[in-house]
Amino acid sequence: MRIDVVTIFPEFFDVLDISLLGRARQTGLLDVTAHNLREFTHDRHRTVDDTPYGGGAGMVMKPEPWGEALDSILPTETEAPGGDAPVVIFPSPAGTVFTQKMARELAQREHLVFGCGRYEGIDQRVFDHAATRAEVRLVSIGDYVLNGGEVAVMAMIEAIGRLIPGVVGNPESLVEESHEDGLLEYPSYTKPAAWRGLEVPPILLSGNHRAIDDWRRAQQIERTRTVRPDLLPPDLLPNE
Ligand code: 6GU
Repeated sequence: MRIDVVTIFPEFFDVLDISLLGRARQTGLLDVTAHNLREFTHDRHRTVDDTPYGGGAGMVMKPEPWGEALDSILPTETEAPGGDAPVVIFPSPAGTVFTQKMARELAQREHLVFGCGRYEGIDQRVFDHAATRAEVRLVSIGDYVLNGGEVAVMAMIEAIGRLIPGVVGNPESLVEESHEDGLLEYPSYTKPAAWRGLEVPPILLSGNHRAIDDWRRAQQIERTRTVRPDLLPPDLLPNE
């Protein structure tokens, strides 16, 4: 998978060199490039923002550097006739919420482009123009406000990257995780069987795998009911 990120802080993405995704990049499963938006300006001060039309607080990112940056990344019509068009994702608290389902979908794509906004936002025409040559999405990572899209994009790249076949060594470890089956994961224990007066639930030492599966499932449902009732499928909702 190819990922391009456009940002005024490309150094943010240096940490993608380490850990699981770092190895995926070394082995060629993942090709991530961070582009500095300021490289696409032409004035002495490398200006990327300006005051908003209509007035108001804060600054808005100018369209021209964004247009040139995306021109340099997106294939032209003749380079990519049909096929797997890139997805251009703009992190925004005004976007649709990023979920494990969206991560699974995006992990199937060949080419993702992330455009990190700062200040009060990006000139709307950048989105409108990008939509004429790619699939454009505004995506939020939750109901809170960040200063810019960089941290949100790091989170999305990690969630998507680990779903690319071969990135996570043991694919089975992807299955039994929170959100993969719509429920939160069950609690885990390892040795010793007793620690600081706290015992591992005896069922886990029973060797009865059928009973262990049932216990884990019940724990998942109970946890989800307690902390995230919004995630519970209707057939698991408590009866009135
Ligand atoms: Cl994707 N961007 C910013 N700037 N703030 C956010 C967000 C994204 N998701 C939640 N808050």
